[in-house]
Amino acid sequence: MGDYFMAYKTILMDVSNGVATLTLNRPEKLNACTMEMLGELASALDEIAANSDVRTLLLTGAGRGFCAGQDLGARAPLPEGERYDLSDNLLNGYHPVLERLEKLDIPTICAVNGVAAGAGANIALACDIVVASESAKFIQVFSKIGLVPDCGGTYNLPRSVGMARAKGLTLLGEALSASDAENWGMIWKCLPDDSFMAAAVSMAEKLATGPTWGLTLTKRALNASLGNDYHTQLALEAESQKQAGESDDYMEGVAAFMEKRSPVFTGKKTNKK
Ligand code: LHQ
Repeated sequence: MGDYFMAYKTILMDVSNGVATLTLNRPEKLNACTMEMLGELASALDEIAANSDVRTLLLTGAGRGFCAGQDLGARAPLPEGERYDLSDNLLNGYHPVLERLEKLDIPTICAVNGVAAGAGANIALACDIVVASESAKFIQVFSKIGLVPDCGGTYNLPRSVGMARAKGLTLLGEALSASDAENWGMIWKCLPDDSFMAAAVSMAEKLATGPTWGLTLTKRALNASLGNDYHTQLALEAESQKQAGESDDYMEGVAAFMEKRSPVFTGKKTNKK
């Protein structure tokens, strides 16, 4: 256990070495999401955003699965003919989590330790870097139960794997292995089961000693590029570089290079103390 440990019922949170680790913790249900879990995730992300000691987020799951998506048993049956409004789950449960993930000004890593299905797959793909254990699989399972991909799946998939594969994955609902996910460019890396978690933690700890502000500007620019034309993006790069160049970490990076030593980055935004 690290420096802090905050008590939630459905997730675990630990902060150590500049890394906040959030672990989805309903292993008996393959960490399927309930509204309680989503609310706790949103609160935990608020805590992380407010904690300047945290310089990387690592999201993973307890047990043999990462997340099986929406908990299909969490709702009471309705009287004949009535239906639930599923947009309510998205707008009030999933979207607050996804929006916080997107706004979080530190690198986010998802360590997919096992099956990631439905919303679970797309929450993983909403992180900046996704690594998966070789036995993990990604399933756009929505079509199996008559639903459409949500949690950003229809946004991210065509952009990461292309339209043909996005349509195949979502319309057929077949499982994609972690190694195929890597080969398709859907995730960063598929790693051996036995060394996977140690590698993910080591990557997170390395990022947590990086020039956090520069890394944040980088991920913001890449995210923005998906909706920008070339000239707008060049302008954004110039503005981002201006901001990165004002940081102590830029001065330190150059000094360390000239002095042939490893840099010691603070991760702070500007040179103002
Ligand atoms: C589960 C679940 C689960 C409850 C496994 N719920 N218990 C958003 C907005 C609003 C509403 C609707 O949805 C959404 C987004 C979505 O995410 S829709 C998609 C919902 N998810 C699914 O349809 C996936 C359902 N699960 C599966 O297909 C399989 O469990 C997978 C392929 C994930 C894993 O298969 P196995 O490795 O064979 O495991 P299993 O099926 O034996 O599951 C283990 C246990 O976990 C089992 O419980 P039990 O008490 O029988 O041991 C499952 O019932 C439970 N579980 N997923 N989503």
